[in-house]
Amino acid sequence: MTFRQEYANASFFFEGLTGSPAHEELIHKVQDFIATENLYLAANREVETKLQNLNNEFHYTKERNPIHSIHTRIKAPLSIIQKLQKRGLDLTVQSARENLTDIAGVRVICSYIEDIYLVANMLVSQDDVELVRTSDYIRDPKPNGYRSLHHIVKIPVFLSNRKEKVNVEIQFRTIAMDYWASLEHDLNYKLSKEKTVSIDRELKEVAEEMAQIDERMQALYNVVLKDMDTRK
Ligand code: 0O2
Repeated sequence: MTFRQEYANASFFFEGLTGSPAHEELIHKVQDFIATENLYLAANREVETKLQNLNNEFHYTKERNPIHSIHTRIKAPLSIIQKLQKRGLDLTVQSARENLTDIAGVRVICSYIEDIYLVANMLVSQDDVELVRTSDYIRDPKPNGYRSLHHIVKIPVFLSNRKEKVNVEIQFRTIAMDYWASLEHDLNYKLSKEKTVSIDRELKEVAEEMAQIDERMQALYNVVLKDMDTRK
């Protein structure tokens, strides 16, 4: 199912349309949604381009790539609805725009921990990037072992007649952190609620082992970087 089809099935899309559908109102809601989707797609593209430019600069000037891969996503309509419901907020496109900071999301996978902070700091130093909030789950992992650096930034999107500042959630992780988070999400999704408790401790231990591996890989990489420096 495409995002648009999924959205069309979502209840808040039709919220307020009782009885026989008022077509004009429906058309406005569709237009509102499409404009919103476009805005967040544009914001993701802008962040992705900035990150690619930084990575390319490193490739050409320092012969290395701090970024392993970049993934973008627009939050699924049902997740948007669930988040609004959980917070007791209006189920409308406008409410989602005003209250949710993670409709646009960019995941940046780095090979090494230090590159996470290097890339994240270079990005938020750019004068059109406004840092709204940071959650550093690498320095302070979540109780279940989840690690990542989250930045919420505001980025200007230039439209035909105006500029809009759009929130984007950027998650910076190492390959190891991403491996853990993907599998943890998958395991918890597949397992019934009562049974997740039984694997929680094991998952946390795995997260800690992965964190140690990240540190060891960083130490090895530092040796390589030093060697590259001496050869210059
Ligand atoms: P999805 O589908 O990835 O978007 P905030 O967004 O800051 O207002 P929230 O949602 O508590 O509030 O933020 P938090 O805890 O920083 O987490 C945001 C996102 O981080 C989540 O998005 C996940 O992508 C990821 N995340 C956080 N904790 C975990 C975890 O324990 N395991 C895994 N695998 N991922 C995690 P969503 O909204 O859950 O979903």
